[in-house]
Amino acid sequence: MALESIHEPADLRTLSYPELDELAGEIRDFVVQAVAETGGHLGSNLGAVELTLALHRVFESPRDAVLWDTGHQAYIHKILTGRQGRFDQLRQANGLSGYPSREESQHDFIENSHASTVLSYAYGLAAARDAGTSGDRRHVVAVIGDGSMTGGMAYEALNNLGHSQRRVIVVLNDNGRSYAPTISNLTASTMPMPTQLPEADRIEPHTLPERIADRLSHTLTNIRLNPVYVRRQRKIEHFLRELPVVGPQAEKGMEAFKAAVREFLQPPSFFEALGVRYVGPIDGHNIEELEHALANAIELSAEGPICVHVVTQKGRGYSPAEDDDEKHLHDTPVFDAAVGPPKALPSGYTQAFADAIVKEAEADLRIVAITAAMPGPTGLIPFEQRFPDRFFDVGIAEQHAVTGAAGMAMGGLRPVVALYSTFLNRAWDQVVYDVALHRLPVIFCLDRAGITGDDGPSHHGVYDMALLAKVPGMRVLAPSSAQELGVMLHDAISLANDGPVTIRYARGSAHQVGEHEVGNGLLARRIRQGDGSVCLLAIGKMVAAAEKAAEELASEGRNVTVFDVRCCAPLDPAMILEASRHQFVVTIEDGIRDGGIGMTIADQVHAINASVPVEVLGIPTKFIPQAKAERILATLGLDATGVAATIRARTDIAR
Ligand SMILES: Cc1ncc(C[n+]2csc(CCOP(=O)(O)OP(=O)(O)O)c2C)c(N)n1
Repeated sequence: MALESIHEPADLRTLSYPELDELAGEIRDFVVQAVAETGGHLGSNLGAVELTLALHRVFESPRDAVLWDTGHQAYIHKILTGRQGRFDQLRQANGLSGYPSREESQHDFIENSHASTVLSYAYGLAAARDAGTSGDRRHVVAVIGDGSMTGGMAYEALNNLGHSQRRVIVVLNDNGRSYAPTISNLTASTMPMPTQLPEADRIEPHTLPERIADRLSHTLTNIRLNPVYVRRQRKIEHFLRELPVVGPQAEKGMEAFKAAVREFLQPPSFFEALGVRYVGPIDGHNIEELEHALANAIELSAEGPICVHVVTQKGRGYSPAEDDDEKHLHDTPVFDAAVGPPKALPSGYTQAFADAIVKEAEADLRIVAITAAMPGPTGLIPFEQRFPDRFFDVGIAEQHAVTGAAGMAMGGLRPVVALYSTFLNRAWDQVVYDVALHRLPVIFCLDRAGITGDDGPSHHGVYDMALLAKVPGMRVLAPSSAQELGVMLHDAISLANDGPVTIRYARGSAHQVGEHEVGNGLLARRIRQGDGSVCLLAIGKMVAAAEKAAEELASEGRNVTVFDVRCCAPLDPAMILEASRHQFVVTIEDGIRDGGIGMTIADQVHAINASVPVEVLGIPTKFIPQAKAERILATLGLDATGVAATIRARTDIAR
């Protein structure tokens, strides 16, 4: 086993190319086994094996900074930098992080796991190196996927890198995919052929070299079929023909002109126009070729930033991943390595959303759906299949998704923007000023709201409620069951006549309830009438914990009133009034406690009756490490046991 003898990157440098190929195979087996045990990111890592080996042989980490965009593809980097023995604890509480982690290793720099940031970090690290404040750092290397290249920050940084001529090596790891195929003309390696082509021409090339050779011609085909290009070309041809005397001559120059336009729209010209040199495409599974290209890039980077375009195959070497059309096993829960995971199907609230949006869209032709490169995880695939013309994947571009939705709403459509709660943070400014200020009918459906678990601090969706509830005119709804989500989406379509609406819901299973156990519109729903001592106001997923706590307390003779808050902004005044008539009020939410909904409830209750104590339960203001979501919530006292204990402690004092 060669893998066992690799403890640090230097151990790689003595290996021959055949030995490296063998090692690559061992690494793939190791990663499949590890992810099968714990769940995690698989396809992206299987595709980056040779690239990571080459990077760690050519560069000397951590003296050279090797940076990973998003960081979900850094498992091989972790294995090669001394963390192989900890993979049985991948993504577990107190175990190995699923992303680079500064606490874990001096080889790790960025741990935010939100996409498209790496070029900005690289720019900054290069500036610090050039200022002489980074010891003996030589090179700054930024690895970015073609998916992450679709995010606005990546373009901002590229522009700045090119203009400043900072010495940075960008490695574009192009596997043609985000989760789904990447929405970009900069990638064409696995892009489906344009539907306009005859059937026979639509066959995907099979081998990697074939795909590399094909990528540029695919891009050209797309450009030629692009209606804007075609229209412009016709206009120019017409204009040239009409020119007196020089017309025919000019027309002859047309071929050269067309070639120039094509060249302009290809990846090399794109990067070079910004001032970033380009080499590629390189076969990302050929270590020798990769090393050669990286070594050249080091030399060329003396003159300024350079992009090495590497084409890889997502899921390479594990057939269940290679064959997974939806996402090449981008990520997966625990599975049996011998057979691969079952097909990923939405569940819980995601499934409820998937069903509800199709149902609403059947009835209302204005409804369109927008995703920022996550059609599967947000439950939009059934919608995409049913209404392909009303489905928009805009790339990993949350800001653009939100302002794009604003434009669609302005034009008479009723857009539903489906994002993870944590990624909406990116588009805060757009939500406030592009959508809300214009009172536009945009509906935000935020999945993975609250504590999400295994992905750690950057993936918990804890800010959405507190922030969105402060946006003038925004209605914020939180369903406590699958059925309630359906009701809320239905109501949101008409509520949006007065401006934006947000529906936010948790990851994982959803409560299933009968058709009468739901509320409506902007009203709260009383679940349990107590004896006037304690009023418990719960939001979203926390309603289940509140109900269970109330049952426990009832068995001890404490009869608590329970409300499902449902609408976090505006709060239902009837609920506030009733709460203020109790001796003690408790609120519970899985969003940030400081400045959250509970504090607003306390404020409003006190405006009616200043003497009622209000206990606000929520997420503390700190970065919460990875662990199972239920365990985190229990530790924070945000489960039935915790809520019951709080109420007992407070009411015992009062007794
Ligand atoms: C701002 C943001 N939006 C969405 C995501 C979710 N996400 C994680 S990885 C990924 C796809 C990344 O594609 P690419 O960069 O090409 O890497 P690959 O997995 O294909 O190697 C997405 C959409 C994210 N991490 N950050």
